[in-house]
Amino acid sequence: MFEPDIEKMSLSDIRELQRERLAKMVKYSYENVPMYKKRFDDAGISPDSIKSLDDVSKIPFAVKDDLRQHYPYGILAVPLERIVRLHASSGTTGKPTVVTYTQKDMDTWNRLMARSYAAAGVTSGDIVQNAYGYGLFTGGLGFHYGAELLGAMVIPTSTGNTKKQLMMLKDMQSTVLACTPSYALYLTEAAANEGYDPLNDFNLKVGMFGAEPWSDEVRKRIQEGLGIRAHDVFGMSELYGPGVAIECTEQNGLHIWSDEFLVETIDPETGEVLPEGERGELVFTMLTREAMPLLRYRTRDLAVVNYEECGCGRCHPRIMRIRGRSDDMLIVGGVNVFPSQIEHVLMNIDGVGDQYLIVVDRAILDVLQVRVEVAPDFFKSADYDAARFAKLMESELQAVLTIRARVELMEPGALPRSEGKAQRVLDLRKQ
Ligand code: DLL
Repeated sequence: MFEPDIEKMSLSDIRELQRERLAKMVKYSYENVPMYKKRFDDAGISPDSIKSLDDVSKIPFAVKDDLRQHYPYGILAVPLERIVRLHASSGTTGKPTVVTYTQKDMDTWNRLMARSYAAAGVTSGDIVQNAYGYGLFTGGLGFHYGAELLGAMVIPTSTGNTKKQLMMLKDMQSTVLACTPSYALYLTEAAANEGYDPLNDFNLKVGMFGAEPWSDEVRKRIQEGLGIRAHDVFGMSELYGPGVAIECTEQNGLHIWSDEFLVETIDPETGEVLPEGERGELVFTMLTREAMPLLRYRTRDLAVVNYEECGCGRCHPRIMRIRGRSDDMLIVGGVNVFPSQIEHVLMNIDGVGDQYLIVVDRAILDVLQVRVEVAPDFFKSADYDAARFAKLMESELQAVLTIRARVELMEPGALPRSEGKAQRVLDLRKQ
């Protein structure tokens, strides 16, 4: 453990620390950020109204749009001179969401990242090949400084240049790979195409994968392909970046670093707080953020939080895998479809390749089409019968989705590969 005193805290001690920090943070935000003062005043509450952890539900939600409306510098609680770093998330439309950090925020974020590496079994003796994008995206620099703080060696390859990534994996004998799970899948495939045998040529032990949803089936493919233990890492720019939650070596849920984050699960429709163990939208309150405090920030990410002690000895509650975002949900002919459901079905069928693309279009009615690559070995084999294979997939998809999806089989290599977050959905109705 990187910070055993904090990591081993009992749930009741964590809650007591959260309660103290929450009260301070609410007061700090009220006094330093006009937006919070106005919201509290409008809601008829004062910082003194927030005494227990349950009182947090009295605070109005904050949403991404609040940050956009406070573009460019966000909801600053400190003078600009005290900001030492700025990141921005890649908004698909309009202005990006900008996030800022004081030196203390940077120190906290780096500690959370160092803790996350250590929880995944990474040590100061490891060599981390960091293929997350360096730049405005928080992935690159977040994984970089966390590894250095742990004392590991970092190779800052950043995204892309796949041939060089493979060469470095072999020549430098990197032991840890940090990148999106979709890029890890692509590296596995590219290694085979370039004549590498990852199990013999590489020395990888641990993967630190996040920034996008991925299924257990994809985990299995990466673990087997690269011979590693693949850990899920969750984070978002508004909450420092990566390192909010990490899967420990038990690989059974992602520990939310709860000395820094208070999590709630809400019904995304009504905003009501759900009882423990129910699936809903995650809402985070940052407990010590200095530059840009976020109280009850709605993430749109859907998950279940588990409050039981973990086999690793940590009591920091666990996200039982992010299954998708409420705004990822497609409504096709009136039926709700989550891309993660489609991935789950496809990746469980033998002979399906690693890449797929969901296309939704509207003729007179909505049409759901899934373009799926066939696995290279199966594609070449005598058993491959395209019509039969597509039918099998269509019937398995229909059983889960309850609506018809048309499957279009693609040759291996036909779909675009991603270096960062994968684009798995093309909704032509929006164009
Ligand atoms: O993706 C930060 C990050 C970098 C996390 C590297 C992990 C590794 P954003 O670009 O702001 O920040 O995107 C945040 O990505 O709200 C989720 O929808 C999604 N996401 C992040 N991690 C996971 C994960 C970074 N492990 C948004 N599983 C979040 C599923 C994830 N979705």
